[in-house]
Amino acid sequence: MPANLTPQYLDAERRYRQAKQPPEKIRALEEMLAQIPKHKGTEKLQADIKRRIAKLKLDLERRPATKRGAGIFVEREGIGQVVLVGRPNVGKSALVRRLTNARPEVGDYPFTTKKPLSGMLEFENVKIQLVDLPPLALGMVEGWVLGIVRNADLILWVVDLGSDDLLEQVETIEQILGQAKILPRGARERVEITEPGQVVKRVLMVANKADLPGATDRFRLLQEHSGGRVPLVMVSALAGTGLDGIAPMVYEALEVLRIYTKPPGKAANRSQPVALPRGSTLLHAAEAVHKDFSAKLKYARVWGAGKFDGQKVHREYLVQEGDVIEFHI
Ligand SMILES: Nc1nc2c(ncn2[C@@H]2O[C@H](COP(=O)(O)OP(=O)(O)OP(=O)(O)O)[C@@H](O)[C@H]2O)c(=O)[nH]1
Ligand SMILES: [Mg+2]
Repeated sequence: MPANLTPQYLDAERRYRQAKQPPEKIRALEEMLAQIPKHKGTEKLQADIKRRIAKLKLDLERRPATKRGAGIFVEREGIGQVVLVGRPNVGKSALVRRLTNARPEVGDYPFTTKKPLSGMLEFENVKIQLVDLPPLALGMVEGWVLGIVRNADLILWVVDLGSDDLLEQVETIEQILGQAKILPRGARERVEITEPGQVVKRVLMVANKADLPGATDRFRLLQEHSGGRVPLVMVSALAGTGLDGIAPMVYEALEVLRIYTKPPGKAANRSQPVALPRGSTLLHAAEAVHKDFSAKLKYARVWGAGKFDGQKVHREYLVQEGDVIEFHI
């Protein structure tokens, strides 16, 4: 990495890394190009940025129009956006009713849900957004539904343990996601992108209707099919069993960590964590706490597992779950 990259450049680079959608990424890369000091030492980096912009623009052009979504999207809230995906009537809306404050309609017929509706799932001191969606069925999915799935942080894939065609259900959803270039990824798996426009999404599988006859046997079948790749949980939205297991698994699958800030000489506020992607640095943390912080940051002190109390850390320090950070600007 060449020296003397400006804070404006680093700021744009950080936005590039956090950007989820190609247009956002392109904007951030263009900003990086504008801000990069133009000299011999950065020539390679400049060329690399230009190459990335060209590739993203090409990918955008090649994306079929239906996948851009027809303007319906769900504003983000909480530390992560989690979408419920599954074929009709598996109990997605019933689960959202059970787990959040939202009250989507539950019906004993397919295609009850027509619009997205979100509610907040509480886990320890954080809130996670759950989005109820219309079902996925071959040839019957509107583009915006898959648009919302593409943009989410995590897929909660709901299957029905009461029905005999369980594995067929799984295959159909895989097929629909595949057509939308959404590649599901389990916990420790690495999934490689092989075509432009593909996105990789973490998934958790929620096997619902555990109260119905034959559910336990079908759950075992599902476990064998998944071979331990995708985390699974068996629940009943109707009977209320197994539901407590969902929030910790969702939190884990979001792959975030929590830090707490403290003013000098005072205690940290443990009820207000800042959630960051794992692998974030002190600079990312500063930026997340306050827009101006990262540019003005002089140093920080950290109380946490990886450091002795109050140790001074540098900008590239990798923040750890539970760190208490005192920023000095
Ligand atoms: N036995 C049993 N029935 C359930 C359970 N969860 C939901 N149901 C029933 O399954 C039916 C469908 O539930 P919904 O929550 O509307 O399913 P959905 O997946 O949102 O359906 P769509 O909106 O059509 O995609 C309703 O009759 C629910 O009462 C469960 O755990 N056990
Ligand atoms: Mg529904």
